[in-house]
Amino acid sequence: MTRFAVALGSNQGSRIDHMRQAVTELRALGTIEGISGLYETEPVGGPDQDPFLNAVVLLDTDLPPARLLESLQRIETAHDRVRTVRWGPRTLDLDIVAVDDQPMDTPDLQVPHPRAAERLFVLQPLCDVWPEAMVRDGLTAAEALASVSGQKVDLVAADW
Ligand code: A4P
Ligand code: MG
Repeated sequence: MTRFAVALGSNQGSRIDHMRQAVTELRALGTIEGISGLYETEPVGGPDQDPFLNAVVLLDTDLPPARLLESLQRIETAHDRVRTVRWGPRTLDLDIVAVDDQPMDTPDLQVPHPRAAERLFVLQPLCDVWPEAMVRDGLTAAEALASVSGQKVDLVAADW
């Protein structure tokens, strides 16, 4: 069994419905061991776009990482996710941000997520559920959180 932190993001359509539905769909992939608070966050990178809802779910699963990624992409597609511009608006983004196993570095999958350590919209919810998660070689989510500032991240709901 491997523990993965899956980051959820939505800034298109009915954001809260996409987020809640995604949690339900993640339950089919393993055991959910934690759900962070729900945050409204200022967009980082990409074109001018609407604010995001972001959260992190802890998922314990026997799925190999490549299968998990495929399952996450299938869920995104079912939410009418259309890929146009990089970092552009999306109904639902599901990224694997951390793992309790060896780091992974293949063309299709890098874990820890290469940009997790500098993004408050990932670190804040990740610290709700797994502050000791490694977000970079030798750096925990809690340590990274302490060094990132200047991004607007507001707690919308602890339970959702
Ligand atoms: N990929 C590699 N590693 C991973 C991983 N750990 N998890 C590959 C998921 N996917 C991974 O992703 C492109 C490719 O990354 C996939 O085919 C997969 O093989 P994508 O979801 O198609 O595209 P993307 O999400 O636009 O690309 P990217 O570069 O992952 O975007 P980011 O860095 O995740 O940024 N601002 C706020 N406030 N909140 C957000 O949620 N999100 C982004 C997206 C930008 N700004 C944001 C937010
Ligand atoms: Mg993504």
